[in-house]
Amino acid sequence: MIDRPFVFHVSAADAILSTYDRHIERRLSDLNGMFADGVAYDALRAEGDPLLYEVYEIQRPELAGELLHGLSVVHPGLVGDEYFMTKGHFHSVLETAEVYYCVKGEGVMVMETPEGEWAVEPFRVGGVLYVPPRWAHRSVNTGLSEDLVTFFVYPGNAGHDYGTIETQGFRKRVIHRQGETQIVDNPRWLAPENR
Ligand code: S6P
Ligand code: ZN
Repeated sequence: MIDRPFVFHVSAADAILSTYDRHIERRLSDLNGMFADGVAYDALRAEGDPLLYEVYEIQRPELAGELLHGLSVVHPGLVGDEYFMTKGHFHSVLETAEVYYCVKGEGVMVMETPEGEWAVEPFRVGGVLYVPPRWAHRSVNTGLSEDLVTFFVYPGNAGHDYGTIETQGFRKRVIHRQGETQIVDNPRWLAPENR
């Protein structure tokens, strides 16, 4: 662990950090049950287990005064008509925010609060997205031929709560239909008062 100021570089061309401590890979099987089209999921699984996204993290102590940061790379592709995406999560400490800077590609961030308020905001190269405290977030790559690469920063004590999203998903899904990107309702989603 470096306890002096340090510098590193983000290469947009290679979608890689000049230095990192941890490399996480998430494959299709890690998102079992998260895509709407089960038949398309099974067909893709029968062919193999494609890599959906990767995270490169720089290790820091998980303390409130620290900032965890790294690079997220969501690969292009579809499961049925649904774009490749991250699992998505709330922060365990709900009152913690996150900033994303889009380095490469195009996509959207799907977000929602525990009360069911939702938002979908674009990722474009050079764009900065602020995810306020309390908003769950999922990155979606809507560019069908290019990686979506974002640099993220969030408080060291935030933690990750995947449970709600694993159970019923986000309120909105992002799909590729008739040559365009559409935001549609997720039929499995239940309003908070009905859970
Ligand atoms: C962490 C931050 C990102 C995600 C990454 C993968 O708070 O939001 O580093 O971890 O984009 O997404 P997920 O939902 O699998 O953690
Ligand atoms: Zn997060």
